[in-house]
Amino acid sequence: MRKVTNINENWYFTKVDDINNVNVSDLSWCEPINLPHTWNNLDGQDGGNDYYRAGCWYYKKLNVKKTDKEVYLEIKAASMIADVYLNGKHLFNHKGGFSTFRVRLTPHLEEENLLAVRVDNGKDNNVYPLRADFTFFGGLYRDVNLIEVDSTHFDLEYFGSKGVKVTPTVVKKEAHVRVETFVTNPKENQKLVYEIFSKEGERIVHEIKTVDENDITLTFKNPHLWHGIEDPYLYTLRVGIVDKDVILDQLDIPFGVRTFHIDKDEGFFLNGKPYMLRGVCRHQDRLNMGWAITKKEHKEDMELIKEVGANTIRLAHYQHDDYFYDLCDQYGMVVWAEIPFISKMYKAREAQENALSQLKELIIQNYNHPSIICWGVGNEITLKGTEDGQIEAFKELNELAKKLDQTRYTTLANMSYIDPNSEFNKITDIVSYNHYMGWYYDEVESSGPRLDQDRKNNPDLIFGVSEYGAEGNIYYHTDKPKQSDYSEEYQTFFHEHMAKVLMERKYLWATHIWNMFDFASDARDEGGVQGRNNKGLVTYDRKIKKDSFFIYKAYWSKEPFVHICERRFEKRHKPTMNVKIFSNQKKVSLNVNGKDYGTIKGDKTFIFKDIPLEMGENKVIATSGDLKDEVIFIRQEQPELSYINQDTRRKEDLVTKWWQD
Ligand code: GCB
Repeated sequence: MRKVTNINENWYFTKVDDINNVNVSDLSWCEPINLPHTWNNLDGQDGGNDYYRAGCWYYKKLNVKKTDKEVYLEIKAASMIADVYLNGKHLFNHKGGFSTFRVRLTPHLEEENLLAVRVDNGKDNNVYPLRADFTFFGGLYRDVNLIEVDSTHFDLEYFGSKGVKVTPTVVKKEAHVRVETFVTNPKENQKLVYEIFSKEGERIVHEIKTVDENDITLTFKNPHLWHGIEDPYLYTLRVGIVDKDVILDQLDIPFGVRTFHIDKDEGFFLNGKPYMLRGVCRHQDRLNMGWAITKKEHKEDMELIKEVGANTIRLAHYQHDDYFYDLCDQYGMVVWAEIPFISKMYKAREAQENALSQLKELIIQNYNHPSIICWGVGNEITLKGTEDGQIEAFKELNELAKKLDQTRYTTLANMSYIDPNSEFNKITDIVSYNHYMGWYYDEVESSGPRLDQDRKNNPDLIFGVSEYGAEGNIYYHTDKPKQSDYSEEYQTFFHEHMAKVLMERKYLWATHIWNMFDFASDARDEGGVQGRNNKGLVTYDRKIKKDSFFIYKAYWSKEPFVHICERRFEKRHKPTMNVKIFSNQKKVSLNVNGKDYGTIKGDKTFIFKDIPLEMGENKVIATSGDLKDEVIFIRQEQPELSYINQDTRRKEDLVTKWWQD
């Protein structure tokens, strides 16, 4: 049986990038660390675009001896280029900071073993992403494992895959589950044992085949369908390689049975039923941790996404942790998965090969996840304008995705200015647009008409909105929000408008907010914050849900709530205020300083106008049935100056266009 040992603990780290002149017999001069690790957790988030980007080394004494087993090293991500050495011998090079790769250690093992991994996040035109609005945190920032297996095992060397490919389809009322197994070193008389278990643990399929019968279809009647957040039902495929009753290798693979399609007028359908996809984009970093996060942080992110009521996630702009795709399966999120072919293309063949290899890894490693319904082959590659070679590059990526997976859509996140009839809309099966009306250009009110016009211009195009958003700094407040003031209230105003516009247009196959969480972008310096993109509905530390979070919760979530807005706009100087409440209930009542201001009926937004405030503390209570929210507002003589962005740049320069330099 395979033995997987996590080896995250007891590593040595150094920025000294010279393997020839360092003493590796005594590593006490290095920094002792545990994984996951990044060397940019602080300098990658503090602005200045000056975080450390170079080659660094990780060393580890391996507690493994020469054995008759096969031993593999599994690295779940190394950002961005990795070179693996064992006992001074170079074994492997991997380019791309987001995917799993494995290295066969067996022939190189000695009595004592020193593993060294050089990880480099320096600029390299041949490894994507080349530039983007986020920090490229360097490090071994996901799990690292040792895998010991029998000489016969499920393939561990094919693009980091599991060695088993599961393709469930529904034929009439039956599930047909095609299982392709890739066995390394198969021997005559060995058997493959296939079993399927229901979520409740009941075995519903059991078949024993020869080791050559590695492409079979298992069937069972009346499958319980995976139906998104409403019913994310998962089965488990257990597949084993058996030699005379001894299990040599065995894997448990969760899978879901579902069908989906997209209609250009009616949007997304799950299992034949209309299923409007409305949700968020997610980056994987976190305050003071960068990308070096653990299951706990992943789970917290998912819980917040669940709470807002999203049913789809665009996992931008790269392959996310395997564990997060597992969570998406379990929580029923419909997922857009993509590669970092983003913002800037380099025309060398080597660079294109890298984009292809990252796409290959993304698809092969994540093929079995029921949550994923499309592969994104790129994002805003025309950021600096259209150029020769971009279309061809996309076509080649699209063809590869189609070759590797005939069961899912391919997609692309296009710049807002791309004409609906442009060639950039004709490569992938479906497309989406990154629209920033109301932030970088135009007014938010132009969004609806623009979408309808695009549809009129190209009625057959299946399109959605892959990004839209506005900055919201939780320390800036105003009762007269304006575009580019970075106030939390402008962000709320923007999203109140956009939520409605997008909910009214069912033809959009999916819409994704930019972004669920604030994230690090070390080159940024705007809105009073260094090194950060503040378009999140939730702050970088995940501690504060901004008001805009609750407008979506009101639209999307069934969990009853009332939320008083502008609570961080605590200090008021005017004698009255409009109390704004978001709720998914039909009626909300207000009480301020013990006085009732009645009940109003409404739909998501409830405003009690001109409520008088006393000097000092004012207790504001909103209720709906048993639901209650309570906030203290303080009236003071003077306006609170800290609420206003003190940036003295000209108004038109306040919003930095990070791509212009
Ligand atoms: C975009 C990019 C995204 C940026 C975002 C922004 O279009 O795709 O990576 O972070 O705009 O906030 O500017």
